[in-house]
Amino acid sequence: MVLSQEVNVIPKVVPPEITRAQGLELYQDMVLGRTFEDMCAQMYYQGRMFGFVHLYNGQEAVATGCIKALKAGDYVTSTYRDHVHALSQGVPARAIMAELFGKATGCSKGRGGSMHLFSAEHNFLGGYAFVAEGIPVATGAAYSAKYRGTDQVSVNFFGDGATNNGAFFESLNMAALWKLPILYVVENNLWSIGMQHARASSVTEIYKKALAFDIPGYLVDGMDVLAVRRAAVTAIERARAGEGPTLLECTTYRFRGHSLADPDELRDPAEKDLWRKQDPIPKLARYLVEHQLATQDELQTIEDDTQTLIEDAVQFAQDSPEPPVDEITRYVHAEDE
Ligand SMILES: Cc1ncc(C[n+]2csc(CCOP(=O)(O)OP(=O)(O)O)c2C)c(N)n1
Repeated sequence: MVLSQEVNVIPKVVPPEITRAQGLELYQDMVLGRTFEDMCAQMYYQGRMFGFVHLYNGQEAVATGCIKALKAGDYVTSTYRDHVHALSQGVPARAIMAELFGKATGCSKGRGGSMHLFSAEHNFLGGYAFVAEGIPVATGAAYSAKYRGTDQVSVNFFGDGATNNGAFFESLNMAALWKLPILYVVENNLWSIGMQHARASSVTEIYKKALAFDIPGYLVDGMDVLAVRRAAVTAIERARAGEGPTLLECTTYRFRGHSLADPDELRDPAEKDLWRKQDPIPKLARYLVEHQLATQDELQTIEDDTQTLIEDAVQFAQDSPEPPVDEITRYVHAEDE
């Protein structure tokens, strides 16, 4: 009896679910997204960026958790809130910053701006201004992979507002019917500009919409990069095995207004405070230190190096040339190189 009691008090050692290298990669990627966008806010308010700029602060665990679970060659399709998805998919910070400055060295040659980032080289398929516009594109990429017999997977990010759009239902129907290798990732940040999700959707639990297509739907804590990664790994394995699509609803929150032009006066300060306390970046930092996967100093070095990288991206963007006016119609058609 005594022995079994003693056995019971020995704390169970739960090994961390990630390696040190994976942990550092996830941390570095989230810090990259956050630092890049904090710099965007500075540049925007200094008048060095134009048009609408929608930031992703607070939602980083979703991009990082999903995209860092992909293989080279997989596809990512985003929305107008696209900078961080592009960064996680490997589009260089310099090329994105230059695009936001409207420069010829930008990833869309300065023609796209914030909402139309694109990089064929990195299989980053945009950047879309219309709500739900990327969903059929990502579905088409998945169809193309299946048709060509590759093992590529397509990951598609969109907001809760997009799940009330016809393109969502049509695309998921086809993806389920044809068992396409795709992961639909809803970033449910509770708001569509100033419209609360609960006031706009007859079914508020978005993951349940998967039932309509007979595909798996999961509710995931989108403020926890490890929870997102776990769900993404399962869904990606299913897609690669030819078993079809998955719908992931990641609950998350944007820490800033809808765009940098939004004074963000509609959301309750208490709600904002509550979600800020769940910031995914310090949450992962605590996990890494507690599990002895990294020291505080190592994490600080990542933050410092990232700051340097982003400052370099701004300098690059600033020093880059404007697109020449006499080439204004270049790249309008696909054959223009
Ligand atoms: C088809 C379409 N309708 C309306 C708009 C105007 N609009 C821009 S952003 C937005 C809110 C979308 O919210 P959500 O999909 O939840 O994404 P979030 O901004 O929260 O990331 C709306 C209605 C649009 N861009 N496209």
